[in-house]
Amino acid sequence: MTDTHPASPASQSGGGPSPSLENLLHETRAFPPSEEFAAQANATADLYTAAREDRLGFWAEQANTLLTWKTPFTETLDWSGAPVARWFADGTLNAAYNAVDRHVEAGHGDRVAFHFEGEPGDTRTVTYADLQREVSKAANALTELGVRTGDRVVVYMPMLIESVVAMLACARIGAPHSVVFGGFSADALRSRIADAEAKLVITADGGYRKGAPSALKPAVDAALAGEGAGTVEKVLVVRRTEQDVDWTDGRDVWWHDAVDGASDQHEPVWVEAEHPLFILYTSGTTGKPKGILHTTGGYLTQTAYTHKNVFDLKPESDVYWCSADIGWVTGHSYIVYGPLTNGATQVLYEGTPDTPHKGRWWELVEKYKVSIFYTAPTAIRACMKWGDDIPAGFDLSSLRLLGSVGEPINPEAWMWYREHIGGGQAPIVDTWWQTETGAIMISPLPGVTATKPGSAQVPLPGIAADVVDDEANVVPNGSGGYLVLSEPWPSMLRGIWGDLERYKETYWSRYEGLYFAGDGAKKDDDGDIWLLGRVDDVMNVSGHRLSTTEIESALVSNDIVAEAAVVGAADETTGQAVVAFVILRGEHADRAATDDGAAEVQTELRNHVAKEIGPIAKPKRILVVPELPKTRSGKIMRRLLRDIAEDRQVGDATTLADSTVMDKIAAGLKAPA
Ligand code: 6R9
Repeated sequence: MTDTHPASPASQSGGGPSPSLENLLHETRAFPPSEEFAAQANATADLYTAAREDRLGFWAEQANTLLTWKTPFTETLDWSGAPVARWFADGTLNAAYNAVDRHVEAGHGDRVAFHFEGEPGDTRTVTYADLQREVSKAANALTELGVRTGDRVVVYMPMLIESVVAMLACARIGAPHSVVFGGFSADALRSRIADAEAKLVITADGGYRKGAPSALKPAVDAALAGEGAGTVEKVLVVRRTEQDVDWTDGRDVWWHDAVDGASDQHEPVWVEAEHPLFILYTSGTTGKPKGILHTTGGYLTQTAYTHKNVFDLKPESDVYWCSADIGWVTGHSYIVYGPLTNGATQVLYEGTPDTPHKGRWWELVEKYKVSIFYTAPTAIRACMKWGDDIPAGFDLSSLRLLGSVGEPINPEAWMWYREHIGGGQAPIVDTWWQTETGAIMISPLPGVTATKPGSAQVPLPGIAADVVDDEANVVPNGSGGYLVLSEPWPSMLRGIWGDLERYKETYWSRYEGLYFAGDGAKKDDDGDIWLLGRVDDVMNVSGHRLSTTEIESALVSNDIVAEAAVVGAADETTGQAVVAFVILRGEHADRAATDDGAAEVQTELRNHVAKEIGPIAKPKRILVVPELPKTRSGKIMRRLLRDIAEDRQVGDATTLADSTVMDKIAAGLKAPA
């Protein structure tokens, strides 16, 4: 989630083994909360009791105390249309009003909402009163550009204040946003625009990355020239890098022209609790990304509730920093909606952790006295590799709580985070959740739970999660199985945009009445949950979900490739790394016969994947092979390829249609890059 690109130092490590199940189960350390922390913590053990006694009453109370409603709701949950839930459905509210205006009305207009730090070192301080004016102006500008309640707006931006303003302006007028990560390619952008039939795209000329301006507008131009993007009427462009941009008159509008002069008075559009707030695309097991749909009231309730209790936020005194990009769900829930709804003061940083030096993050923690920091295991492992002396060079004593998200955190990284960033004191919350769940589901409660390195541990109060076997039986402590969610929760997805069947099929068909998360998990002797990674064809690279199928189809769309199989191989830094096995087309088959030729093929195909999907999807290794291992029914046995990719003895190959294939592959393999 730290937006680590494969080209960054974070991913240039060798592929060492990640923690195995055995490893994890030998982990027995536990760190009870200090008395001082527990005494001041927002969360207490009573939350569990209250939620257990009256789950729906508990959520109704959260919704009523954490949010401001225009009209109160009378029914908490309507599950009669399962698996599509309706929470607080007859209440009305506005997400931007909850995130911004009401704090100004309560007398906190002077409170800093964001300390923005650009990668080149430029800074900007934005108070809640500033944010209210900016969001109101942008909402008026969007309306002026023809955007109406219900229209979809695509946001394709770097990490800027305007990105947050754009999302909130959409929320203010009830136009669902679809944020597309700025690292995605023109084609990925095009397919998302087409799927959502977006009316407007908000973008920037570019942003700063790794010390240089990186253009965004050309990808928008290319996307809009492609098929299916004809619904877009206007493109609103923020000037950030002052790079030259191509301009389409009548379509393209500068943000400063449209927004700066607009009125800063705007009446929010009060929407029903189930009004769509946003769509966010995520990789599934097929090539087509899923547009995960979230609505307003339940989503805001759970993001605010989790942000308050899991991060122990004290809005008057804390400085909170989540290093995610707004293009991922973590940026939506824990930069925009959760923290702002709670009136938090945040750091928003545009760039990469190692620009201009590898201590940049810690420098920012020192500068802004960050007290709560939320990042991903892949970033922690990269920092570990850069050396202990780097964080040691900064004053990190302001940090009082640390969070982790995106993938399982191995105990070594957890311990390093605790010692070298948290000063051996700060509780660590390892938070399990998904784009689909909208907000944190499984996590220790700081001040309550004794934390264990590597375990997300317990479902939050109000959440029902468990581990089941193939037949849906709850497994006993000490056993493993699949993670499921057994009761609807407020911030759950309301479906896949335009494809209700796929929603049912993907999450609700594996087990009757249970949400299937797609993660393997294990319960230890105390009943605490340890997440073990995906059980489907979804890889997790640096906390980003990538689909094997999507990368395979990108590879075979290149003329020289006949067939491709992609696996996620354990990687010391990025958790998993993309390894591709390709069969070249006849006339190109010889090209990989020499070392130089193989290197050239690799470069060509890696760049091709970057162009088709985005740099984050670039395979780390591409192995040219004569054949792929397939079952009799034609399914590629990725398990065997993973054995090769992880340099292991190849496992049981008896179900292969041709049992000699693995020998042929091994014999013909070119040395890995
Ligand atoms: C928030 C986010 C979701 C997948 C999820 C799981 C993995 C996330 C985790 C974790 C172990 C954690 N995951 N947090 N695994 N421990 N604390 O990352 O959403 O991008 O949709 O990914 O990430 O595999 O299923 P998303």
